[in-house]
Amino acid sequence: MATSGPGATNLVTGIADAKMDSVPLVCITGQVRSSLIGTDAFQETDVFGLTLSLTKWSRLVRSIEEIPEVIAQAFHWARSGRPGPVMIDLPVDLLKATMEFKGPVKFHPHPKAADAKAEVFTDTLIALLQQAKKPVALVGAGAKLSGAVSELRSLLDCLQIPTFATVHGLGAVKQEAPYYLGMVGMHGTRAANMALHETDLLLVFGARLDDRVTGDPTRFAPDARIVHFEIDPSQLDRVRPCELAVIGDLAETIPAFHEELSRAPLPKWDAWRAIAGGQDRAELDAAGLAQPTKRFLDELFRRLPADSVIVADVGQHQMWAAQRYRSSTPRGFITSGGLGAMGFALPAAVGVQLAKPEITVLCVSGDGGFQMNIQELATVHRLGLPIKIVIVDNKYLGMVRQWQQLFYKRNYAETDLSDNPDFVEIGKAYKIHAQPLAEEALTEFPLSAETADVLDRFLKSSEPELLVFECAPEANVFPMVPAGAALSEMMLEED
Ligand SMILES: Cc1ncc(C[n+]2csc(CCOP(=O)(O)OP(=O)(O)O)c2C)c(N)n1
Ligand SMILES: [Mg+2]
Repeated sequence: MATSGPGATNLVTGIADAKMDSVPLVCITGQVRSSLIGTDAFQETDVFGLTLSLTKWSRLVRSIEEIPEVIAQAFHWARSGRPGPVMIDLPVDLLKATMEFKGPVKFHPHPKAADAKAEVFTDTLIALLQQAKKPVALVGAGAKLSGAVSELRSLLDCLQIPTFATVHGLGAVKQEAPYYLGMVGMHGTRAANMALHETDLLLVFGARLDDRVTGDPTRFAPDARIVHFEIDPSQLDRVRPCELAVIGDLAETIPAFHEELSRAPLPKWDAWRAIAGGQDRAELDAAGLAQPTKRFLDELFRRLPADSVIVADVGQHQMWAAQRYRSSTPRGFITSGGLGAMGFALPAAVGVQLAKPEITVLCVSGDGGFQMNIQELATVHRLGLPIKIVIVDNKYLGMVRQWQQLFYKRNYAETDLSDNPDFVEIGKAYKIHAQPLAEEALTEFPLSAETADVLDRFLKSSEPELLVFECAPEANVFPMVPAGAALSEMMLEED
C-alpha cells in the first residue's frame, strides 16, 4: 500500500521486479479524490498509466460498489497462471465512503482455452527424446511456482539427463542428484554451460531463457531442438522458435509426460552424462581474491537449518551466494533476478521473516545496495524481526567495478565506495546488534574456534543481527561469460 503521488511512484521498481520474477503482488495506492482527478491536484500521479506496462491487471476504482469485486479480481489475477503484480488505484473519497457489506465476493474468470493435452504432446516429445544423443534439462522458477517440484524431481530421476538450474530455479533439483550440474548462465558452472552449449535436445521447465542464461542468443545451444514447458505463451520462442511448446501448468504437464514415458523405451545416455559431469568440467580448485568470501558464505550456509531462506541483493555477493547455494529447499533462495534491483534484499527479507516467523532468514547484501534501503533497519528493529543481515563490504560497486576492470581497462568510474560509512555504527544507531568480521578470519584452516563461535552466535541469536564482512576490494566473480560471448567462451579464473 502506498500513498498517492510519491508513494505510488516509489512502488514502480518493486512492481517491475515482481513482473520480471513472477511474484504475486497486490498494490493498492491512494489517489486524489475523484472530482480532482485530471486537475494536477496535490500529489496526483497517473499511477494507473505509469504502471500499465508492468502490471498483469490494474484498475482505477470509480465507485465504492466496485471495491469488493475489484479486490477479488486483483487477488485472482496476481496469483493465477504466471503470477505477477496487479494495481488498484483508490480515490480517497471512495476510501472514506461507506456501503452495506453483502458478504465476500468471489471472482470467477471465464474458462480459458484448454492447455496442452497429454496425448497431443507426449508422442512428439518421446520421439524427440528417442532421437536425442545429448539431451539436457534446464529448470527455472516456473517449476517451483507451479508447485511441481516433486513431480519434476521424479521425472528427472527417470530421465537421468544432465540438468541445471537458473538463479530462480536453484533448489528445485536435489543437490545430490548425480545428473545435476548446478547453476547455468553468466556465472554458472562450466559443466552446466558446456552441456547447454553442446546439447541436441533442450528441455526447458518454466524458464524464459533471458540473456543471462543464453549468452549470445545467436550462438546459444546451436545444435539444440528446444522443448519448452511453460504456462505463459508470451515467454515462448524468444531466443528462437522452439520445436515443441508444452503450454500449461507444469504441475499437470510434467506428470502427464512422465506417465507416458514409462511406456516408451528410451536410449541410455550414460556416456553423455559422464562427459557432461566429467572431471575436466568440474569446478576449478579455489583460487583468487574471492576465496575468503566464498568460504565465509559456505560456512554460513552450512550452518543454516534446511528450511532457512537466503535473500540476496544484487551484485557480486549475489552471484557468489547463488554459486555457493547448496540446499535442496526449493524456495530457499530469493533474489531480484530479472530486474536486478539493488536494495531488494533487506525489505524482501522483512517480508520473508514476517511470512515465516519461525525460520532463519539470512539477508546477504553488498555495501552499495544495502545503502539503497538502509532505512528498513528501522522496520527490522521496530518489528523485532530476527533477520540475520550480512553486508559483504568490498568498498566498491563491485559487479560494475569487475566489468570496468575486465572490459574497460580498470577505469573505475563512480564505483569507488572507499568512503563508506561505518556500518557497525549504523547498525547500532538503529539499535541492532552489529559486528565486523575481518577477511583474515576466513583464511585460517581449519576455522578458528573464535570465528566459528562468531558465526554460530550470529545465526542462532533470537534478535536481529548485522555482520559486516570485509571482502577484498578487487575480488571477482568467476566463472564468467562476458556479455556478447557464447556460453562455451567462459572466463574461468583471473588471468
Ligand atoms: C538500482 C540499481 N542501480 C544500479 C544497478 C547496477 N548494478 C548492478 S550490480 C551493482 C553494484 C552493486 O554493488 P554492491 O551492492 O556493493 O554489491 P557488490 O557487487 O559489490 O557485491 C550495480 C551498480 C542495479 N543493479 N540496480
Ligand atoms: Mg560492494
